Amino acid sequence: MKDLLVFAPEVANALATGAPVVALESTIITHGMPYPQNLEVARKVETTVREAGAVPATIAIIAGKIHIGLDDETLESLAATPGSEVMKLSRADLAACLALGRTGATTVAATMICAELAGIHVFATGGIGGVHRGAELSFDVSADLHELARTPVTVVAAGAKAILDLPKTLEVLETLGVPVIAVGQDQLPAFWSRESGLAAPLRMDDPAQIAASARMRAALGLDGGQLVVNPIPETDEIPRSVMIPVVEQALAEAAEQGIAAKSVTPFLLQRIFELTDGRSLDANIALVLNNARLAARIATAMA
Ligand code: PSU
Repeated sequence: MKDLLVFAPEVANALATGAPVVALESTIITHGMPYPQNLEVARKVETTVREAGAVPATIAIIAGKIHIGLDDETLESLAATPGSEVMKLSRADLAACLALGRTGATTVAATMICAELAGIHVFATGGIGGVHRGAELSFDVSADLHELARTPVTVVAAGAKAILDLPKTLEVLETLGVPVIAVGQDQLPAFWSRESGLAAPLRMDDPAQIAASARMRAALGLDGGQLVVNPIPETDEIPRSVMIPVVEQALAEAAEQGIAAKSVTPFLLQRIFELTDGRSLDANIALVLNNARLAARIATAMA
């Protein structure tokens, strides 16, 4: 295991001294945003975590090793590589990527697994995967939900992406025993929009409460993590009424073109970017930075 994990010196030092660390994923870089904005955002998220008093650890698989914290050269080369040439890794293919010595980006599920191996308890992303619309026929349910049920990492997201079936996503999370904790409001946020029309199961406005709740789960011997849903700042949101028709159109096009499995989310994000003249990307960037700030405060409360 020691040979498999490659720690950036800053991260190794923070973990050794018990300083707060925030894990960051890499699929958002390779499959979630276009180049070069993806690189800019990846750097900005790291800076935001640092400014909020924690150490960032961007996680990716590089030539068969789990990198916990990337140097700038590696980050740049990953961001510049077309998504089609980088594996999008989840629980099912993480080991295969490592065994074959390949390079891959970690989704929420795979980042949680790697963070846990590294001893990192908090992770910031944009939006988690969830239950896709039409899942009653396609069975397309993101492995992120099952990972939240089994791996003890607190994940900070801006809700599940509004391209998903949000009521079904909440149902599955409840069935799996995953606490869904809204911050600052009673509603589940819907990624680009603050409102989803759905009540969040739990609300905690103080990072110390979120940290205490994670400790209590561990004390009870409960498996799994927590999902913290942090609404996008008001000034950056795209209202729900604007997003609904855009999402509908992107979904209809995906269905027409037979887009399936791992390609669905990247296809939809790209089409929504085009249909909103880039506004969805600005919102995505703002919500990721906002999540990074909150994750740093939670990590500090846990440290
Ligand atoms: N957050 C973003 N953009 C993204 C993702 C998260 O702002 O692209 C990625 C995460 O890596 C998440 C994945 O795990 O989307 C979900 O993909 P799928 O629906 O195929 O499980």
